This record gives sequence, C-alpha cells and structure tokens, in this order.
Amino acid sequence: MVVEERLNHIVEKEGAVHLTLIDPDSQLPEVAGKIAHEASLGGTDAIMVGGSMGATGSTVEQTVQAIKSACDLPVILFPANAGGLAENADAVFFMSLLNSRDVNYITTNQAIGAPLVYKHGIEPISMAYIVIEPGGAAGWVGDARLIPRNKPKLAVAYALAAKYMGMHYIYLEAGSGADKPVPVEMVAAVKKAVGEATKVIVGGGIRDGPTARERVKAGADMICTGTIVEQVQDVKGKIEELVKAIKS
Ligand code: 1GP
Repeated sequence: MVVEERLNHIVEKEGAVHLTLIDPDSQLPEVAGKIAHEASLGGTDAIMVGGSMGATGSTVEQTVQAIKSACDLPVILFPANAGGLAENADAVFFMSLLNSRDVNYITTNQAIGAPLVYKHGIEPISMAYIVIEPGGAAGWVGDARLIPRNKPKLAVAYALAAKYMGMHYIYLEAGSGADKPVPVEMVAAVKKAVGEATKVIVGGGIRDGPTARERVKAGADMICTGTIVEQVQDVKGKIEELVKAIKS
C-alpha cells in the first residue's frame, strides 16, 4: 500500500494529485527519462507507464528503468493487458475495464497478470476503468460500450458497482488525445455517489490548467495528462501550470 497511501496522503494534504502518463511506444526510453525528469521538476506526483498498443515486454521495462534512473517519483504501470506488466515498476493500476463487452478486459488479463504481480512484488492498486465517449484507442482496443457524455447516471452506476466490489480507485477515461475531456457534470455525479474514500481519477484530453482545475473542483481527486507532455517543448512549464491549477 506504499504508493496508494502516498497518493491518498497527497490528496488529503494538497487537494489533488497530478499524474503524468508516458506511453513507452511513443519515444525511446532515454527520452521518456528526460520527460519524467522535467515532469518531476514541474511538480507531478507520480509517473504512469502504459499505452493501448505496443506497450509491452522489454519496451515497458526499459522505459520504467530509464524513468527510475531520471527521477525519484513512483512509477505506476497502466497496462492495456497482462503484457504491459514490468517487474521493475513500483505499482500497477490493477484495473478492470468495467464497461467492456470483452471478458478479456474485465477479468481474463487480470487472472493472467495477477501471478506475475504477486511473484515480482509489484504493489497492486485496485481500480475500475470506465471509458467515456469519445474513448479513443483505449475504447477501441478494450471494446468498450462507451458511456455517452450526456449520461452521467451510467457512469455513476458503474462507479457504484466498482465501489461495492471493493475497488479503491475509479478512472474516468475519455481516451488519450480526446477532443473533449470527461464532462464536469459527470465527474461531479460520480464523486458525489462514491464519497471521499473512493478516489476518482480523470484523464483524456486535458491540456491546460483551467480544464484540470474545473474537474478537481467538481470532485476529481487525481488528474492524468499524457499527450500534452509529448507535444510541448517546455514539459516542466506545462506540468507546473497543471499542478498549480489543481493543488489547493
Ligand atoms: C490516456 O487518460 C490518459 O489514457 C491521458 O490522456 O493523453 O489525452 O492526456 P491524454
């Protein structure tokens, strides 16, 4: 529970957590290390490593290694399937894509991956993954029945089911690079339903401070950004903007 407790402690003390997502398929490990270093200087709280396609095996392991050499932040895996696990990470978002049509993404990959998580002593952080329109590659790969943006009740239903099944975190995902992030009304409805103890992460299409802040004000405990750090020259400056916007 080391990483999970650390994140929850930051939520308690600072109001919200910022997570930087690095897709191992998007750059060489040494570039991933540089991005993580800059993001760390900018004040991000942890680095997530994963991606919908091509983020498997030694690519993930080498990226994790480079990040760990470049900064002291916890590295949390964000795997699309059991192939996205790497033994040198600190923790894994042990997630189930609850609104998938495909049992592989709900329980089968979890069963394949669980013995590896156990064997390598990677900290599992229990998480429900709920994909909202437009859903992006995550929605396509995971065969999600996308939650319509104007139906917060559907997201609430999945979030409550996740809470009652004992999951600690709920990730509302609009898809990497989404043109529209998860609606504020949906974030608010989910947080109101699940309460303080269950942490709500929001990601997909968040690119600036005001967009991040609105979602934290609505109840998000953690904000994840990925694509924007691949696009800007000044990673430290962009992360500073996002972090400043969400911390109380
Ligand atoms: C994707 O939610 C994450 O899984 C991050 O999304 O790349 O759009 O920041 P972005």
